[in-house]
Amino acid sequence: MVSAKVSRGTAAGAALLSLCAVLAPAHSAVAAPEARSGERQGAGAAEPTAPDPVALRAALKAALANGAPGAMARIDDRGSVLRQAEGIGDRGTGRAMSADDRFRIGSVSKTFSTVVLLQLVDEGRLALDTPVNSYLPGLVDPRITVRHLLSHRTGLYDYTNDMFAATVPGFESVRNRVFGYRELLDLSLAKPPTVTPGTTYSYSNTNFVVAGMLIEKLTGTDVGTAYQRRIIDPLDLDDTYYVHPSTAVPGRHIKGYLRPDEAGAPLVDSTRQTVSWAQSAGAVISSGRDLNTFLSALLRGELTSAGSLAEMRTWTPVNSTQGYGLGLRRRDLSCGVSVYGHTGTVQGYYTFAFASGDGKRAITAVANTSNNGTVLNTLPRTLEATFCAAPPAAGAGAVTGARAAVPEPSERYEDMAPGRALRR
Ligand code: REX
Repeated sequence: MVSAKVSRGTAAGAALLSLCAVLAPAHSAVAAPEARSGERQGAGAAEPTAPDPVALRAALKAALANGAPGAMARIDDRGSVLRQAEGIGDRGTGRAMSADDRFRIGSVSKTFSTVVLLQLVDEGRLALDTPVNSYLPGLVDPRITVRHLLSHRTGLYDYTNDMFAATVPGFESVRNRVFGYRELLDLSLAKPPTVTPGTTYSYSNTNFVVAGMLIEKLTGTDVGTAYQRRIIDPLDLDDTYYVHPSTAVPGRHIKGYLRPDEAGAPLVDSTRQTVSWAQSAGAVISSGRDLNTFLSALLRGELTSAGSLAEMRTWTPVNSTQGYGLGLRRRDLSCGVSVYGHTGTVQGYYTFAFASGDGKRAITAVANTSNNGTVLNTLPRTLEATFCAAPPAAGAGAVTGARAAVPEPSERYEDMAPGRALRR
């Protein structure tokens, strides 16, 4: 087992070469389970090549060039570790970005919530195709099932569309607020449904607010305790916290800088907040090490039964290169490899956390800004650099072709509602 640490500004040529040699053996890709009828199955069959540290660093630098104070990535591959960090993690002190520091993971929290619920399925306490109202009487449209929640097919309106229509005023109005789940749900129910339950993908934080309500109802504890007992403690995730409604990120952490809507306005330090507007949809704090450990364990089948993992990996189409399973995203990369994980956006932090289908290689990448679609669009390049580096013999043309893949329009804005999408 070899561990290579590659950090800011090191002359890392030799270390990188030896790391590449360590990472080079091909993965045996795990075939994804059958998709539901009419749903596109991920490519998934191609084998990842060795990561390309040069392309990875270029992706991080691109995030900085587009306005992020800093960016970092950590790749874990069967005991080998590659860390890269560029720029600033704390503008107040001038401290450099670090791939070891904690940060707000946003919607990667949805995968945590899903794992808890699927463990409850495994224990026979919850059924995916049962209406939510069987567990929480009268709560939502009676046609909405647990599976619809976790695959974003309920039609429950995303209340954050309105909450953050004006980015900084919206954020400041909730920065110190403490919401009850019911309050957040009521914001959603005040609006008409977006789709008929069970039909198409329509991303909404509301779905995972209801997931949090289910966790609390079925476990008799708050979601933080459920995460702790079922995921954080068993996996020894020492950097992972759910501190809601406290506002501080514990220990060494990356500070988050929210970009205002007004061109040229200074970034807002958005690190301290309750994240009460998201809770079970997005309030977990973690690190690259812990997210890689978590996703690897999940995909290796260490957190749920094989049947539940197969349910998580049954895809509703998002677009031609992405699917949403249960609390899990699939992204099909330019080289035919599919990766599995989640993206996250909370004010000041963009996160990408994805692993190969067999869980053997995982990457977490973070940029410490948000409300900046151009920075967001640099992060898919970290996945390409991690799983799709062209083999040395392929020649420069092939390398350029693989890395120059332009995201399709629907991918540029991830799941931002049209009113929130940034086009600059
Ligand atoms: C809220 C607004 C973004 C952020 C949001 N975050 O819905 C959830 C999440 C928890 O992580 N979703 C991502 C704000 C997309 C996911 O599931 O992958 N934007 C910002 C605005 C826009 O205020 N006016 O960019 O920080």
